[in-house]
Amino acid sequence: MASRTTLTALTAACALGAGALAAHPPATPSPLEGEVVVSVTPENEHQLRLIDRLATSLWSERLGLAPVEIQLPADRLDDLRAAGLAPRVLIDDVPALIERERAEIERVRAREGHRFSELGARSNAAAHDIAFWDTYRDRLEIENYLFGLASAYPDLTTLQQIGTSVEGTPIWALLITAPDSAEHPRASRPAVQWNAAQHAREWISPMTVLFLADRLLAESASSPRVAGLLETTEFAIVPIVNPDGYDYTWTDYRFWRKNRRDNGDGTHGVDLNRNWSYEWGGSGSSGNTSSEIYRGISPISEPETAAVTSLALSYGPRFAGGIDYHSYGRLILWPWGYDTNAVLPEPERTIISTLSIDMAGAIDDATGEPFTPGKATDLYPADGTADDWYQGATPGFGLTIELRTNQFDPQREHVLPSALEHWPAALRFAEGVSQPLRIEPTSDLPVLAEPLTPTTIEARFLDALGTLDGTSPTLHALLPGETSTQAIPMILVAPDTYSADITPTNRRGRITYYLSAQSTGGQTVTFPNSGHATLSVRTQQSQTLLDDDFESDQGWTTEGDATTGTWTRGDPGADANHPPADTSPAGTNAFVTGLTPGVDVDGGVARLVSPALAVPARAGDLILTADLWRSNAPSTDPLIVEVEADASGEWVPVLADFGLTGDWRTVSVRINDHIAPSATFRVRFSIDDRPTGDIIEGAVDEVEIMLAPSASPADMNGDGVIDNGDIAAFVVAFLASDPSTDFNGDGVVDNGDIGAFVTVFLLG
Ligand code: 0X9
Ligand code: ZN
Repeated sequence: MASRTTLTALTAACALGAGALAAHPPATPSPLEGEVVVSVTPENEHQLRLIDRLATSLWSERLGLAPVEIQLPADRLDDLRAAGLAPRVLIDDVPALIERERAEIERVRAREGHRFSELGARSNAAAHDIAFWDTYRDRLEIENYLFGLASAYPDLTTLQQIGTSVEGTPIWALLITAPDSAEHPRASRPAVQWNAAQHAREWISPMTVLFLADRLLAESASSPRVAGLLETTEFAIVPIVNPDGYDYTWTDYRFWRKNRRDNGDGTHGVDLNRNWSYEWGGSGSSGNTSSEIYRGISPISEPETAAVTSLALSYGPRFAGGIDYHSYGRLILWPWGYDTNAVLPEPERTIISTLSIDMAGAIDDATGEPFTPGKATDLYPADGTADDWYQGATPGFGLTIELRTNQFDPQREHVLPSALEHWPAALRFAEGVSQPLRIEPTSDLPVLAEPLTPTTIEARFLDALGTLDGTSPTLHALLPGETSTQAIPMILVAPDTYSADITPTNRRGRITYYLSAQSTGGQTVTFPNSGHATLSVRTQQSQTLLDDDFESDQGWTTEGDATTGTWTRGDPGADANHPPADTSPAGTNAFVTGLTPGVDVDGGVARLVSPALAVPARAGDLILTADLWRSNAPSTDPLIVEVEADASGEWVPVLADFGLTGDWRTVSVRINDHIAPSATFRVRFSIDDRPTGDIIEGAVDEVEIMLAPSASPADMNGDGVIDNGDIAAFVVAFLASDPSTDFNGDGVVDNGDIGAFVTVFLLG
């Protein structure tokens, strides 16, 4: 049974002194029958003592003459009232709450056909299935998904059992990095570790951290930022540090915190986040085995802490930092956490505090969820914790993140937004602890440029481990037909923000570019970290495969299992839940969901599917541009854009918009970064009413699919056009036996190349 927390034990053991920030307590609520959770505000010692006596568990982080959340039997409420207190009921029936949560999870599982928990799903679980984040998942489901990721990306992942728990359960890490390369040898890449579920009951943490693994892999080819990071950094991801405790929260007791060590005295569990070996055994932990913050018999006495610390130490000097994910409280906590008066030396303090503030900014940009950065002791001092260990026992940095919300057990609707908002913050962390500087574009990188028209590239240049030389930001661009890269100095346009333009010529082919900057110490950082970003150019040779303003029927079809609100072509202004107008200058129609007033997408997914388009193989860049609108309802139901290479039925997401803007926005995607389109290429737009019952609507207009052909080898004079000038240039080079005229690729320049050149020339 859960232990009863006493006032003295609590204040002494947790030393919950001047905690300024809110977070859930290390105290475990009991799921006893007839228990309620209330908020009360004691105003004197007598009331305080009564509360301490009646509470079976304390939910807020400390007890004092201030509002406090406690769990107690419902029939003791009158005792509180008799003492002049006015308890406000927060949860009227704790077991019923837990039961509702489970029933809800079972409903989602049944609706999905139990596909994430099927035995044997481990090897073929679908990677990047956003439905996984519809609810909380048990260990089997999380491991199935993790193993599915590993088998989908054998070149980028290593699935490693890093240890075995107290009860003999394997502890898994997924290591993610690009294959070894001469330019960036794997053995010297900085390593970053992300852990979750040290505390068993903090269910949102493994869901959030698993998403980070999913995104690193999903964007490994299509995002220059992620691709560059994978070539220069190794990620070690441990979604469930405490598998026994996690299982126990699903089978026995929802609010179990510790591991499942048999302490030999009738009690179970060591608080793993008091068992790490840096500053182990202070006043922010307990030597009492029944305590929720019991530190264990010695530092790293537990196999779970041994597993995650050996993983980090295995990286030696290249270990750059770790984040330990917890819930709840919306906090980003930096060391030191063991003592209020212990302060990190400079420059570490500025580096990690600035980075934490920047990470909170990324979370805010993603979903608007307010995270507070602060020193860990602002919450309360705790020793033998992961954050301090990373900071003190490795060459890297450490953070604790307390995820959303401000409630003990957030509803499952928080799972996906939590995952989404921590992805950009986690990337910033990885860059910030491993690089002298951090470069981050201020918006999505453009994929398409118009000839002779400047395209602006803007990015923030921030101090990380070093300090920016403000004169150094440079844009490097290589234009088609040119052999040397232009270095364009970037100009300061706002604090930390620099900008430069690329002006394409009308030569067909891709522009490649990257950004660079130097620290005052002379180290260079580039964005992307490795490789380059690509800009396709619309030239005279570009071909429009589809240009649809939806004013007439061009063969789009609708599909899906939504019961109401499917896509219809019409004037969006006909229903107040839609944008007031379409986006076509000469027209009134768009494709919209639920065109009938008062109807939205319900009960499933509504899809709008394009006619099949014939795309010549490897002909160049296929660019999709569309105006998209997603209702600003408070919902995580996404608008998803997917593409299909051929008639295989395999749809690959290229964009998922969970934003709550309620405004039209124009998006451009380079399709061939995601798939190799063929003769039956299709695109589809889906509004997915995830099982939330929320109001969700979408609209699409001005869809254009354009092919920007690659530079032709027949463009001998490099003017972007295939014409007689190229024949003359070929002849001159051929007579000089120039190797560029070896068109049949047999290694010699001879008459056979003339026929081969003519063939390529005629193809254009
Ligand atoms: O107490 C903890 O271990 C963490 N909070 S939780 O509610 N998830 O249990 C906070 C640890 C913060 N780190 C330090 N104070 N060192
Ligand atoms: Zn925790």
